[in-house]
Amino acid sequence: MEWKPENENEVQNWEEVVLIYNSALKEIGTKLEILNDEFQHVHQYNPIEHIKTRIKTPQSIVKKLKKNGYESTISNMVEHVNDIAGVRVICSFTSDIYRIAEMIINQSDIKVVSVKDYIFKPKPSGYKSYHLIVTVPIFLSDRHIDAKVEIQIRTVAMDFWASLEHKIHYKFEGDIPEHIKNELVECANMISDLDARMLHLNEQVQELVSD
Ligand code: 0O2
Repeated sequence: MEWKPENENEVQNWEEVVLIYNSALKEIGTKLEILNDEFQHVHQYNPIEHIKTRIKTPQSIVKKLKKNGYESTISNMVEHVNDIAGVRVICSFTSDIYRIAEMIINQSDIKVVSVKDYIFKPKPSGYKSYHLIVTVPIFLSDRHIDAKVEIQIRTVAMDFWASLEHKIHYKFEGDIPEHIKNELVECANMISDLDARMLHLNEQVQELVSD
């Protein structure tokens, strides 16, 4: 599914959209890096393993708009697609996820649009992750714009599962055979057990070290 801008004006508008969302990714990326550095300074520990950012391709934006019954216009993209700018934050432990989410939510220039806790309530596929849609102000030469960013926060293990499941989903064009689906759910449960054990192990180590 391809999006073809109809005129020069639309091309310019799309370029402006990309400029704004790229700026939003920089803003959120910097905020996360500062929080991670501060955490290292105060607690001698980094809650964030790594951060990935991406701008959704025009093709997947158009696909999402079509799925939700909207025409492919720039204003529909900005209004109805919440994840044009996406940040994925990968942490070691489940407890870090909530800590990071809280630190982001509490920043005075951030507005929370929605929260989806797929850790508390995983998707039927087995998918687990914490999703936040926020707006961050972008200051341009003559105005400011509140740009939407989707922040997905998950553990390394949850990320391992999600990236394999995403590839499998793509290979079968969304029609995954039942036995593979069941195995994916089983693996997701194993990953939850592993995350819980790793967290418990880390807590035990912290207690021993602080004695
Ligand atoms: P991509 O290619 O990652 O960008 P909304 O975004 O709120 O308007 P939606 O799609 O219902 O509507 O939101 P949801 O369910 O919170 O999912 C948003 C994103 O989470 C998806 O984006 C995926 O990145 C991820 N996700 C959700 N469910 C699954 C799942 O079952 N498996 C995997 N691997 N990832 C999932 P996109 O746009 O679908 O794809």
